[in-house]
Amino acid sequence: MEKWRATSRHLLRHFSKDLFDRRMSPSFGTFNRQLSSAEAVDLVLLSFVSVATTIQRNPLFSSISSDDISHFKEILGEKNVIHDEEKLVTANMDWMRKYKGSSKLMLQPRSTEEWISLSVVAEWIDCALSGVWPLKKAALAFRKVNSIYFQSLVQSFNLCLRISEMPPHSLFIMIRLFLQALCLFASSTYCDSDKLGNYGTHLILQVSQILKYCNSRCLAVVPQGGNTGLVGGSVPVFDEVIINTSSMSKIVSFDKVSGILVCEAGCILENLVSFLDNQGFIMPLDLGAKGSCQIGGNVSTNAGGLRLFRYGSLHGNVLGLEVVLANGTVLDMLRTLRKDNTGYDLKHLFIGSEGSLGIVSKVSILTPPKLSSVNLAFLACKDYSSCQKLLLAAKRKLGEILSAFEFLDTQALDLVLKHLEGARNPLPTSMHNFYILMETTGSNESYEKEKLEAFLLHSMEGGLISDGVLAQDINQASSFWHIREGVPEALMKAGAVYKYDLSLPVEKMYDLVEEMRIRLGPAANVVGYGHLGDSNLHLNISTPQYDDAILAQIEPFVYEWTSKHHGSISAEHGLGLMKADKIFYSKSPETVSIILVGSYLLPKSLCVDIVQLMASIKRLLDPNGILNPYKVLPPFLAS
Ligand code: FAD
Ligand code: 2HG
Ligand code: ZN
Repeated sequence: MEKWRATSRHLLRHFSKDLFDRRMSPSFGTFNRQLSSAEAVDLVLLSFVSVATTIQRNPLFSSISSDDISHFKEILGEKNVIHDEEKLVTANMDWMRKYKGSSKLMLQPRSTEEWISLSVVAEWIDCALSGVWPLKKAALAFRKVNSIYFQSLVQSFNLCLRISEMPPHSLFIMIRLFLQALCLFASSTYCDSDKLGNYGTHLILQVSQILKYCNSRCLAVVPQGGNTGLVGGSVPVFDEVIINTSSMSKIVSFDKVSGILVCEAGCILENLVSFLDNQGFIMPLDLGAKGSCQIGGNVSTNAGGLRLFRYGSLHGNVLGLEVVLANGTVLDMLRTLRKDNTGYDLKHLFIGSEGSLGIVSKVSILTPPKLSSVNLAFLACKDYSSCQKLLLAAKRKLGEILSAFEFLDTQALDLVLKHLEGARNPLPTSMHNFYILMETTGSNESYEKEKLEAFLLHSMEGGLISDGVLAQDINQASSFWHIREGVPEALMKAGAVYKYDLSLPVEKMYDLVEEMRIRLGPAANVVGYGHLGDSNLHLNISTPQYDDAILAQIEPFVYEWTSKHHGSISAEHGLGLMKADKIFYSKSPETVSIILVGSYLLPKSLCVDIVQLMASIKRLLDPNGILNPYKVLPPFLAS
């Protein structure tokens, strides 16, 4: 108590705006880099056997041929079609170095300010004229002369002169093409760019053409954003074509009055944060991988993170999506309305569908204004029960300003202090069993400071907090967040890690960690941390190497335990490859004949089988099953 008083008197100082800026700064991201291919080659040696060994490649899928590669080059241009093996090493492996595919091809659709490629123009006209003219062929012939893109109107005009040697029929087609290109140019220059999508028109057609072709050839694809996913969803299992969205990174529009941002799927989360910061807004989501993950990946995983507690899930914040379906058709749901009850809200199907139903190409998202007063406390609790009580009290007493409530156990802090460069214990005098990061955000500095101080002192007097410190400046606040956000990286550096991302009732959550410790004994370091405010436990089990015997001790026990306590086996990371066949632990149990619905027992035959319904939706939208195969749903159901 005395200690808290002394600490708080000494350290309690307001840092508001500065803290915010610092927290969002690019240098702060804990995972802010891509693996170089040299590193990646090394890492392969660390990885354990690919899961592909236990899954059969779907024999209906074709393999990539040189004709396919030529075709993709026609759509995307040479440099956006990557088939150099060395360059593919990184894209074939996930962030944890646990899942590794063997794709031979990565495609990178690109939003471009260059002129519209002729193959795209041809596609456009093909659609308009329903194939009356063999325009695509003509366009390709023309493109050879034109070297891929119209550079300018003048250049195009010169080219028209040079085609005078062509036979009259082709010449006629050329003239039509040229006129169409002029129309596109005129409309993209003079029309409402939001409606036309401007260069985005080009981009969406690229994605559309790629998928249309893959579908017709039965080539399986894996959509990939920042490749920071933690369930093996973002990398191929076999030789799927990787469609990487990194070059789709344009901000389309931002409305300062409503706070609605429209952008392409490949925008890196941290870049959006910086953009919005200049406008006085923030993103409604924040996660440790912000330096690499992309908004399309965030939407496709329905990422949670550190701000869900305050701003809710992406199901609430995403207002619209543009999605390309497996057959190349575009689903335009890119609305910017907060309210729209016209029929089924189909965008929700794609939020969290992990690339299995379509490729998200654009996102419209509601962003909250940046508030000026932010406080961050790093607190210690003697036991888990105190953490729970503190959460409840904080929600009651600080509800309107509470913006994050994260926890880590002493094992997690130990790992961070050991493996993370520059990490320092904010409470070094003694080790505690649990640590809480509690953030408040609001707009009334003096009021909030007073309120928080009073709350912390009261909680200390009541014994809920054993020790604590309030960040006194932005550097200190950054270092506190560095500890929490750095846990996944520290775990990775410690060796092999078995990750479980669970939704469980708060009061039960830590029992699982303790049971797991007893179960595994000294062979493993069992670590518990996560988003306590959202009832989301990250149970991580760290061992020197991957070991099947340890895995057999963990699974299915962890899933059965979660199911028994009516939890979810995927709170925020998704199912990916890791848990595709485990979906039954959270939805439609396979084996039971009686189901508990609320407080009633119903025969299973009376209930809709939710997993089967999901599989029907998958088959409806992707009949050939080319989109992210082997992921999300058990393969036998998906195709
Ligand atoms: P990827 O990893 O590339 O892909 C993820 C999935 O989405 C894959 O199935 C992929 O096929 C699909 N996909 C990607 N882009 C598209 C698209 N445009 N259209 C359709 N499908 C697509 N997650 C949380 O929820 N909360 C956290 O707090 C959190 N913290 C993390 C911290 C670290 C250090 C790391 C490494 C990861 C963390 N994650 C967290 C997991 C991960 O960052 C998120 O799942 C993130 O949303 C993935 O984005 P991405 O762009 O990297 O997607
Ligand atoms: C986090 O909250 C992430 O830090 C990663 O969701 C969790 O690595 C994990 O288990
Ligand atoms: Zn998390």
